[in-house]
Amino acid sequence: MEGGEGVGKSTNLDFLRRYLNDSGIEIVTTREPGGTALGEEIRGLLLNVRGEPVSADAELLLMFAARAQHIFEVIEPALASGKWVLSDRFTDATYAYQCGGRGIDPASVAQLEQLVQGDLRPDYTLLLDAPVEIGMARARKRGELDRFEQEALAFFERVRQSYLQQAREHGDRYRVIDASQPLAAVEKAMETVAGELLSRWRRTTGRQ
Ligand code: Z5A
Repeated sequence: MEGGEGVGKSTNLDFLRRYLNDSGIEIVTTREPGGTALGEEIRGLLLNVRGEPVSADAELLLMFAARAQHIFEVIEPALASGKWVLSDRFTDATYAYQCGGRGIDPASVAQLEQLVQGDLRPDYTLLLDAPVEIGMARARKRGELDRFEQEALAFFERVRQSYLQQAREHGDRYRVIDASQPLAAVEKAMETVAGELLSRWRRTTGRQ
């Protein structure tokens, strides 16, 4: 599940988890950065407001350090036991934030992606898309802003455009949902997508 700040990823991830569970799918939900004890510590390092500027390369490497542990401890064991993994953000967030937002060369990210993930890629990516102002207004109702949330509007606009570009480039695995709609309409769209996911899985595995 991908998208900019405050578009409703956590809210809809929970909806999707319940929908798939009710359809008999064993599912592990998780998030990045985080998902493990070590990853959550790294998340704190990344999100807490600091009294020093953080180098874009340090930020990038911390994202991948958390991801390496996440894959090792959560994702690979879950997939090996036949479960589905539904993650609130994964590597496309790195392309959006560290490349789109910070200006890092995507070729450097691709090298780290290969090193850390090998051939592991998401089968399916749901992009919740909304104008930046809408997501920011929703997220800011929560109060204190983390290190990312303190970025300017232009940063989040670049992030959004990077996500939309990725959705065009990887149209086979991306579904874009208009997250500016009322929650009930977004949930309806999620149901359609979940139905599509299930039919595809049943077709390829022959399971019911
Ligand atoms: N980051 C990165 O830079 N590189 C990477 O590789 C990775 C991450 C993996 C932490 O992520 C930061 O890490 C993130 C990018 C960076 N920084 N930013 N920005 P995060 O996922 O924890 O942070 P977030 O995007 O800020 O998450 P969030 O603010 O919790 O947003 P959300 O999960 O998308 O939204 P939500 O909590 O489900 O909903 C927000 C509020 O809106 C809530 O009150 C809902 O009830 C409400 N809501 C949701 N949907 C609707 C609709 N449709 N209508 C009205 N209200 C709604």
